[in-house]
Amino acid sequence: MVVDRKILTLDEFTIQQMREYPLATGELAGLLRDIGLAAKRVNVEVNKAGLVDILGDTGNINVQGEEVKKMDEFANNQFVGVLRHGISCAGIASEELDDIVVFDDEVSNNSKYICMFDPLDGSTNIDVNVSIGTIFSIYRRVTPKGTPAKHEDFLQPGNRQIAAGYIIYGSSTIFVYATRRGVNGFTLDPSIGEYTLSHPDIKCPGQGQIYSVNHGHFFRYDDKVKDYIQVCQNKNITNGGPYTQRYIGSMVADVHRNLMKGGIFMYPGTTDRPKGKLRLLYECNPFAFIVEKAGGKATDGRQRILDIQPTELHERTPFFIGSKGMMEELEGYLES
Ligand code: P6P
Repeated sequence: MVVDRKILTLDEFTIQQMREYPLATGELAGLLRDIGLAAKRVNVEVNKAGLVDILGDTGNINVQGEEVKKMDEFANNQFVGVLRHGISCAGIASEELDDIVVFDDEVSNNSKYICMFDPLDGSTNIDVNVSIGTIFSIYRRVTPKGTPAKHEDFLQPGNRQIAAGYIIYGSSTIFVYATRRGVNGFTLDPSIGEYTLSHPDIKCPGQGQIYSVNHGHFFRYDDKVKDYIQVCQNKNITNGGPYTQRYIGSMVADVHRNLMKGGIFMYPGTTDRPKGKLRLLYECNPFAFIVEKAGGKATDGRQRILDIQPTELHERTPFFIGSKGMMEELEGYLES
């Protein structure tokens, strides 16, 4: 039996979206294609990292004060390289780079977008074969086209994002991205080297039974956060549970799972790190945009993540994200 199943590739999908918007210039589609290409190159190395001398540390320390793994550096170079030579991006910011990189040439200066990346989130898992991922965020620049991008193009609140997404390098390689029109997922088909639409119109379940938090920090959390975590532990069949605790230590994997199945992910501030660990611009904002477009919520414990006005490129924020119903229950404890 011939199965007539039209499987759209990422390019076919973005072109279809463009056809519905005659004013679209194709720059966003081109940007997503460039990001997808760089991710394919990263995917090849991630899949064989155990076989070639690309594991381990570079001996460098990044702006975060963290060891830069060879894969981190390789991934960063792929994204910077592809976008620098593309036609849709005026400049980038990256977890791996101290400052913004402005592609100061005539074509790039006339591009209307800038991008921010965590090129390889979950670096602590690189050498132990656990899922890792790339996170990206796309904004329209606010400085005049034709001039080099500037810091104010990057220090925009997350509610100004045009698109955001992630690629998860796991049991399969999935490219998920959101625009104002919704969230869609594409699985890489190695036989044709194309991302194919596998998760159309993703919606985050309103409720879930998975909570993700690092219990090792428990006694350094705020009392109200501890109260909510204990509520999660006490859930049973009569009050919406039982809940399961799942924490991979790779936010891309944890948030992706919760997005698909329902759940809540928390990286709260602690007594020693009140702002927590996760970065606002290229980790929390993109995921907040994606999960909100899928029907979920994301806050810093007090305000919507997407409404935070950034002041620094690498600033951190406490982070709570997930199913709307679970987030509202959490908010009830945090506001009590
Ligand atoms: P911890 C990975 O290094 C990361 O940035 C996120 O992907 C992950 O959720 C978090 O840190 C894990 O941090 O302190 O729980 O090991």
